[in-house]
Amino acid sequence: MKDPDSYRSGVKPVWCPGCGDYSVLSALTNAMSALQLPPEQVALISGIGCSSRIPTYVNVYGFHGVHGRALPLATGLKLARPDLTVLAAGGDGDGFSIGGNHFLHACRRNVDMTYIIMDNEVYGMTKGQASPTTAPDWTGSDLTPAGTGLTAFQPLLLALVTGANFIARCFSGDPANLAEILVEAIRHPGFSVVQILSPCPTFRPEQRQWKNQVREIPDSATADFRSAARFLMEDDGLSVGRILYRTDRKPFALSKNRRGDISELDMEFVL
Ligand SMILES: Cc1ncc(C[n+]2csc(CCOP(=O)(O)OP(=O)(O)O)c2C)c(N)n1
Ligand code: SF4
Repeated sequence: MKDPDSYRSGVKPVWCPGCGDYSVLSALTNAMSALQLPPEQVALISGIGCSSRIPTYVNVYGFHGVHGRALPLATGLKLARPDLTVLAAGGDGDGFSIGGNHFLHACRRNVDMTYIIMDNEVYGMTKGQASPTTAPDWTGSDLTPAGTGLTAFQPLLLALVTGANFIARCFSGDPANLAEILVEAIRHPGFSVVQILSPCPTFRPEQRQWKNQVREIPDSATADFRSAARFLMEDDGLSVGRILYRTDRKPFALSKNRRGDISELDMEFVL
């Protein structure tokens, strides 16, 4: 029986006090323990950012990759080694700005893996610039003293319309619920997207209020495509704690009889 601590690497996280990513780490090790995943059968892949440090702290195979490239790395690994449980993780900047194109196509490809996005609506590691999920009127960065004026990205709506199989939103302040959703996401075949509101108290101190602002997603939001789309279009982004959408669309995988020849692989994995 592997307890959650056995999934910790022993490396002490360097996140700031109060960073939401600590709870994400706890929820993830709890989820791995609940599933009794053999550590040697799990790979956790990230890009760059505070949140993307997470593979360092988990006792599974890890890859701290290039900024914005967690998903292509994870996709390649899962296709080459379908026997592994593959998890990709990172921040909103990593996933939706530089990695935005990969995000859309990962949803469309539907390879069997789980993508954990620690969304703090800011670039934490590079000291607090606005990210794609930052509200247009946020004036906390010297680079955008009048706000960005840009419409905030709606990652889950995009995940839905581009074909993700499993979509959920959670709050790092409720790690028990988060662990339950991660268990479901990892179990679910296909591309699972779990957006986690994970506060950055250093550059977004007002996010400490998220604990008073989040509300539970009503059951009706988890039904079919249309109701999930309607819910997400009307939602303010603070509804958490549930699976919003789940389908059984067949995950993409390489056919078993491939010769392993690169041109054949190219043909099979049409971009
Ligand atoms: C190609 C490239 N461009 C830019 C950077 C600089 N950079 C490092 S982390 C980061 C943003 C991280 O923000 P986010 O993904 O939201 O993660 P957080 O730090 O908030 O967890 C940027 C722009 C980089 N390392 N590589
Ligand atoms: S800068 Fe923000 S995201 Fe980065 S470790 Fe500190 S609190 Fe967490």
